[in-house]
Amino acid sequence: NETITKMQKRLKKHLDRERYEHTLGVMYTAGALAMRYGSDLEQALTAGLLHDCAKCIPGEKKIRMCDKYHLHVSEVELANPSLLHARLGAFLAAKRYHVDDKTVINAIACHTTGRPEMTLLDKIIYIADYIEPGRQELPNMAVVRRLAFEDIDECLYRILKDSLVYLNSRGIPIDPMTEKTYLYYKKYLG
Ligand code: DGI
Ligand code: FE
Ligand code: FE
Ligand code: FE
Repeated sequence: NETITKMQKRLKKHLDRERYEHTLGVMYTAGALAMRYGSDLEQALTAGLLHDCAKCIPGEKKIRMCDKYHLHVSEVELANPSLLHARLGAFLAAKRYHVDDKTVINAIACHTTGRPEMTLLDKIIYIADYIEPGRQELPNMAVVRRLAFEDIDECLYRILKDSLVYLNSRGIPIDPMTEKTYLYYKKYLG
């Protein structure tokens, strides 16, 4: 696919080697999940490829860029600018990579915190980000990887829950959207 190859070349210059390899892992894992669940393959590959396109921008610069482009920065994001890479990445996917598909943009925007009522593509990217083969082993990884291809909602809920446990255990401040997403899915799946 020529468009994806072009995006890949540009993206490579904006990421370090490790992040670029993670990105390719997410792209192919998202592709596999799209095949499993009958989601559009091109959308999954594009969102997977670009989901972390803003990840390697230094924190201060992330904040300056959000100010410049009028993207809202919350208190928690100001204190933890890494959180901004999702929404800033979504913006840059449109601006620098010329993605005009809102489904793809939204999946990039919510890939770190999730959101209530996630679309199939949102779930695919959120999960692919967590389970891609290069991701260092996380608790319950084997179960989560199997669940991803068995029951996408159960898998999503499991990741949301494990992530909150991890953040709380390390005393990392929870973004309100992370909490909101967890509570939303707990109601249906918990
Ligand atoms: O960008 P990746 O590392 O591939 O993955 P990601 O975008 O899912 O980001 C994961 C990181 O984000 C991880 O170090 C934990 C952090 N994170 C996720 N939810 C929250 C959070 N950090 C804070 N402060 N608050 C959250 O709610
Ligand atoms: Fe990310
Ligand atoms: Fe994630
Ligand atoms: Fe990622």
